[in-house]
Amino acid sequence: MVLDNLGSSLRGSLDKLSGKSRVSEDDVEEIVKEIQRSLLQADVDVSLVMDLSSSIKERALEEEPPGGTTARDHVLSIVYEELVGLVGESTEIPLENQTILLAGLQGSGKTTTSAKMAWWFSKKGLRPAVIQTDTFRPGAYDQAKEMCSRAEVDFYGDPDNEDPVDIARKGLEETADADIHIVDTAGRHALEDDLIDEIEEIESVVDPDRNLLVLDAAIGQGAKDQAQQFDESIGIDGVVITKLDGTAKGGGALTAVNETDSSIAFLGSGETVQDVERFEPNGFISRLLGMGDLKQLTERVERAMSETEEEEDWDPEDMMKGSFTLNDMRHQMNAMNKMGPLEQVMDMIPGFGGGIMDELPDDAMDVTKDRMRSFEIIMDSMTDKELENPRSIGASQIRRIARGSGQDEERIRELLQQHKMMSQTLKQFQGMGQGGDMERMMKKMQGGGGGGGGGGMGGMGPFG
Ligand SMILES: Nc1nc2c(ncn2[C@@H]2O[C@H](COP(=O)(O)OP(=O)(O)OP(=O)(O)O)[C@@H](O)[C@H]2O)c(=O)[nH]1
Ligand SMILES: [Mg+2]
Repeated sequence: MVLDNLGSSLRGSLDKLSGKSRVSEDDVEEIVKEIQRSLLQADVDVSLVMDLSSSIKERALEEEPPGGTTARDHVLSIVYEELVGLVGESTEIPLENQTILLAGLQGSGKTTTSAKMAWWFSKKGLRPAVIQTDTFRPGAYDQAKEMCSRAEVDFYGDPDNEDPVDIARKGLEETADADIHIVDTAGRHALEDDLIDEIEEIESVVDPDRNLLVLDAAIGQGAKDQAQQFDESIGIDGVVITKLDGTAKGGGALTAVNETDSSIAFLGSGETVQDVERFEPNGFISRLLGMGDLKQLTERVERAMSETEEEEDWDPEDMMKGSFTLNDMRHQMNAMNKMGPLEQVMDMIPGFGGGIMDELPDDAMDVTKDRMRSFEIIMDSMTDKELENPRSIGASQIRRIARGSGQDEERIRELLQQHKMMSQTLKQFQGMGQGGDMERMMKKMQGGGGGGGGGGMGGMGPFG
């Protein structure tokens, strides 16, 4: 993803500052070079890179580090602040009734994003509806309808109507009960006059509260012109950057945002409706720098936990108090599945982010998923008594469960082993008092992961 290798290369240079209380001009020079290299590789505009690096250089050499701050933390906090400044504030999206129009070139991810955003709003307790006005691409109606049903949100479209403006008008009427209206529009391979006319007409009928431009992270330098043209025709309030899960670099999109004075609203990182997050500059940059994004992670964990609690009538507090059973383990696995792709979750954990995942073989994550799936199947073949009291499972039970589930006995032993490990880990957390306090759990995990800022970084959140 964007600036992917910035974190690791920068950490290398920063580590050389360990133990020093002052930075030399050479130190700063080296760090700035690393940053320049990463930003340019990621397609960020040259003049932007130059501006950024000169202000990092200036500040690192001239500013007095706050008392007790090491040189490493001082430079790190400057780099962090300057990068946060580069990506800017997040587009304001109030959690209240509104209409949002999505614009963008063909294939940028508008339709996917409309369903993702609708899903996101529904998780915030609002009722969203997606209105599909694309009459240009065959299959657009089915695609949007299908995604919206997966997101479990209202949808309006009409495959027999060839007039997008009319569809938009009727769509708003038909979905009047919804709080949030998200209007998806057609894309073209380039910004042609007829597309501009069409979107301007839809704009005037829909009268949106915000227009969001959807940009593919792979867009490169072309993003700037596109953003400017859309801005001139309908006005752009914010940008959604999609496909950040791919190899794309995203720097072009960042440049576009910076130069058109707009901001980033959402990030898309996958093909399913859950692969969306609200853009938060602090968390985003800490993640890039390999410092993890505790806030996002905590939010995801909490959301997944509460969904699992609701659906399965399971209270994690009980687990934190009593003994950890196989049933608890199953609930936890379900909650994990809800948090989204393991890869993304790992990326947010301090110490795991910034490239560590890249060093694992490609299929390592799939193996984990397969394992979880076979654990599920095994647990289905266990009796309630066994699930509540795993210690009652001996060799003969293992044989029976293996026959019943069609899994190897080895797998079942693996499952029991895993359960034992989780149970021991949990005991450590139980010692910390009140259960379910994710933030404290995370702090403890971070402590184990090493790294992170020191005293001078207080108040920056992600550095804890
Ligand atoms: N990996 C990945 N794929 C994405 C993401 N967003 C969209 N896609 C894929 O990109 C392709 C195009 O996405 P659409 O949502 O159809 O794009 P669109 O802008 O609506 O396209 P048109 O309607 O033809 O202009 C689809 O195959 C999506 O599955 C993302 O964040 N990650
Ligand atoms: Mg589309």
